[in-house]
Amino acid sequence: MQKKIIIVSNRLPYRIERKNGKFELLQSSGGLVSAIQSVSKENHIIWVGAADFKEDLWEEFIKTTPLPEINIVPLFLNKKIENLYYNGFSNSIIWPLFHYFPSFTEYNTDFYYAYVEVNKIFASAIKSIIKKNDTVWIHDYHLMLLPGFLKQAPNSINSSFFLHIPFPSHELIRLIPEEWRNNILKSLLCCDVVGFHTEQYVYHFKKSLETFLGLQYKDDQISVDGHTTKINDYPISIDFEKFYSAYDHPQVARKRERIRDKYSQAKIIFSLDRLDYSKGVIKRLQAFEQLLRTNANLRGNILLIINLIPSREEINKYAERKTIIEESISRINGLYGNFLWQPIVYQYQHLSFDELLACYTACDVALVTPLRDGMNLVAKEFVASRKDRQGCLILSEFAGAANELKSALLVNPNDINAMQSAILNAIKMKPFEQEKRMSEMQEHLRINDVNNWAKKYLQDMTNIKLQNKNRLSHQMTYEDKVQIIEAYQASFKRLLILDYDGTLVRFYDKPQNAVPDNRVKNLLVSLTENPFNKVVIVSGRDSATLEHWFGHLNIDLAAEHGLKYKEAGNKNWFNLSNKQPLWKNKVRALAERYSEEIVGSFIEEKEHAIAWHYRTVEDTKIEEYKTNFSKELIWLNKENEFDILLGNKVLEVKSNTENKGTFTKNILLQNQYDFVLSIGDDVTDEDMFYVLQNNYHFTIKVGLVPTCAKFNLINVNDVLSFLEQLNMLKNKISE
Ligand code: GDG
Repeated sequence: MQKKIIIVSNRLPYRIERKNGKFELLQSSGGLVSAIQSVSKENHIIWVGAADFKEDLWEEFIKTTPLPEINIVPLFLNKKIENLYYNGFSNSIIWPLFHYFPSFTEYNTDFYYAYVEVNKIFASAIKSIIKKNDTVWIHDYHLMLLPGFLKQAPNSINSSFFLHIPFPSHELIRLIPEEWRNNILKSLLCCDVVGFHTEQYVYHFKKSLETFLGLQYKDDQISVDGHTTKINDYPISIDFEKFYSAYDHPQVARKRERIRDKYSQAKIIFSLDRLDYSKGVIKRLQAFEQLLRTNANLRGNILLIINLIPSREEINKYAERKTIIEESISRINGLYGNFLWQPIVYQYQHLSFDELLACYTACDVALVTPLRDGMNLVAKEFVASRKDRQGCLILSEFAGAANELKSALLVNPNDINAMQSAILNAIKMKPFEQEKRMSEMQEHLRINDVNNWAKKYLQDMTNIKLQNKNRLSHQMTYEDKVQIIEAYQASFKRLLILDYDGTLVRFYDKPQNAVPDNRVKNLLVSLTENPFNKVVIVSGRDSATLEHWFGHLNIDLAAEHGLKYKEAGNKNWFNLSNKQPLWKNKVRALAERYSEEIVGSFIEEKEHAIAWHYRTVEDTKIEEYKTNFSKELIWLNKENEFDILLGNKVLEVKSNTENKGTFTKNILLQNQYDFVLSIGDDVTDEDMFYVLQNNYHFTIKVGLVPTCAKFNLINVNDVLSFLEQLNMLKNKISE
């Protein structure tokens, strides 16, 4: 069955035109459109976005015209709100800040409210069309609050998000007012997958999560309240074959020859950008001017074609830029040009695909030097279109594409001398060297094309969606109990791994009061009397306490989340971690500060861990204190020496060499068990559940919360009753 994917972007990539009384829906070209087209054969696509056409035109259109292959849902936004959301929050705060232009931002509260409102409008539009099992894929910085609104009840929806622009250093994210910033970050964590173009953007995003939300990630995943988000880089690409084969299109070839004939004496440098301050056009002009000034021999023999595309003209910064660029071009042409030759050919217009390809393939050099750019598809398109393997790409090291197109001449676009040298190198480069570099880059792009990009992203979305779905709570039913009971009765070698606090005993204000009562003791004794059973208590507690309470029983004990272990009947405890925790002094000092300042909180120190308990703290700001403490710990943990566990009213720091998962793996290696039951209530128990995935493994989470355990029981009493029920059973063989 075809999967339904709802693509969401600020604008729909369609416009309606009326020709000879008939309507036509015309699709704009662009990276995202090609990507979506590439997956539209196997998936049913619906595209949601703001319309570029009027509502009455749309009404008329749908009455008279068959719907296009890709279904579209246009949103008609109120012009005033749309202006505050688009020109305001999106393009006067997020765009400049994310492209490292903090001084161009304008932190206006009305912008933020409009952004919230429009993101909510998108959310309700999606909620009104979505069906079970549909996938929602949101695109770009205009819609960063949307995942959070989709996740809200009723009809909570998981989505995924891709950012097309850079994600900057957390020091820039810090500049956004705290409430806005945190709402954006928290919203993105409602996604199954958050994707960026490069590893650096991923790094910056994770750093922001650490710094502002006090959250720690494991590799490329982060789990919050039982929901996992994958954070990864997916460098967007182009339809390689489309650009490569266009070289031979007769119209392209004709136009290419025309350009070459016209400027036959000159080396042609081509550049194409949307008119935007992030594109570095002024610096580029300065470098070109310096080249002409210092190399008189090039005058008359070199030409820069600059094509700019109109953009965001309503925003002052853009209009100003246009004036500066045009004045600069006139000045350079006036200074160095003559009747026969102008050094710069300037166009302020949209080129047809054939014209664009003619420029890409006629030029000697493509000059792509943005000051910052998420990816930059122009660079990739230029390379792909050079079927002749000639031409040279000069590329800014601050474009995402620089991570992949390593055979380009990479430059710092702020360094005018370096850009001048790169242009000189490029125009002098020998054909065989051009061919070598082009071939290397084409090889990369041929494999890493836009189809692969979309496929990889969608694959990850499906996997994480499944992982999250499996994590929902599943309260144990009568049938589930029967299934476990039958498996128990049919088995001969059983392993029962039980957490202690919150699983076998309820929580107490003071941890030392959670002494096992007679019911628990009798149950454990009785379970171990059955020769088919091996019982292990695996707890975050220290070894002395476990020894004191259970040392005399015939059960194995694992303390400090599996860092220390003692087998039943054995006197000695084994340290499973050889490492002496060097981090303890600095963590202790910090924990002491918090326990002194926050009345009711206290420290518990173990051999490999320090726990800060706050279960009796009444201060309403406790969540804020916990986040601050966690942030400070992350800061201390630069060398990745320890794990920070946000447990049940406890924040625990422990050595990261072992956890309950690694402990469980080890104990499974010791014997061939045919029945394993594991029960726990805490986040630390999830590691154990994760390891136990076979059909004879039964994992139970205490509490109705999302988990990767197979079942949930409501409370300690349910656990004890269930274990008592198992214990009463006779083994089938002994009957
Ligand atoms: C974002 C990010 C990221 C441009 N002028 C003409 C024309 N174009 C086409 C190019 C290319 C696209 O527009 C521009 O590519 P960018 O990479 O600059 O993309 P944007 O859509 O502006 O921006 C950017 C991208 O998203 C993808 O994630 O790379 O970093 O800012 O495809 O060919 N096409 C035609 N005539 C033109 O005059 N036919």
